[in-house]
Amino acid sequence: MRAPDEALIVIDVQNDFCPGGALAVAGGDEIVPRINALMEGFSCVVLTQDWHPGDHSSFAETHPGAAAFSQVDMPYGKQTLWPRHCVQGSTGAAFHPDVRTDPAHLIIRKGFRAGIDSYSALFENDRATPTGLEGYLRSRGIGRLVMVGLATDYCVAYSALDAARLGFAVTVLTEACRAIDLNGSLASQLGAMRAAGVQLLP
Ligand code: VGL
Ligand code: ZN
Repeated sequence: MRAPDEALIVIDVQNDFCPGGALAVAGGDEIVPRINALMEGFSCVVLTQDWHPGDHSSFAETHPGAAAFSQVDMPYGKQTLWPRHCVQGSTGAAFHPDVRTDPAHLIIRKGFRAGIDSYSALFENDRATPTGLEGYLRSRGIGRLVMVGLATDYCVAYSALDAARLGFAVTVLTEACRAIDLNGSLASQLGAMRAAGVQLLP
C-alpha cells in the first residue's frame, strides 16, 4: 500500500481517446489493465473526465472554416482545435468500459464551460480558473500525486505541471500513459515536466 498522503490521478481514460474514438490516442486502451491494478494500492483514487458541451470552443466545427489540429487565439491564449469529442453524456465521454470506476473516491469533470478548455485536472486553460481538485486533495491531506492516463502530452502533462507548480510531489508513470504527439508535443512536454521537477518513471 502506498503512503496515506499519496493519490492516484487517472486522467481521461474515456472512449473518445481510445482506438475507435473521436480523438483516438494510439494504444489508449492498452493502459487500462495496469491502471486497474494500480488502483488497489492507493488510499486516494481520483478519475478525471473530459466533459464538453456540444458547442465547445475547442471543437474545430465550432469555428467555421477552421481545420482540426489548427490553432486559434482565445482570450486566454492559443487553443488547439480538436475533432468534436467527449460530449457530455455521450458514449465517447464514458470511461473505457474496462476501467474500474468503483475504487474511485472522486470523479472530476472538466472542460464543461463552452468558452474555455481545460486540459489540466487542476486549472482550466487560462491556468487560473480552478477545477476544485486542489481543495479536495489538500483537505484530504494529500501531498503526493501519481498520474496516469491520456494523453501524456496534453491532459496528463498540463495536470502534472499545474500540480508541481502548486507544490505537490508529482510522478508520471509514462508507460501507463499514451500520447497524441502533435508537432513534437510529446518531446516538448516530457522536457517541460522534467524541468518542473516531475518524476518520470516507467
Ligand atoms: C485531451 C485534447 C483535448 C486530453 C482532451 O485528454 O489529453 N486532449 N481534450
Ligand atoms: Zn477535450
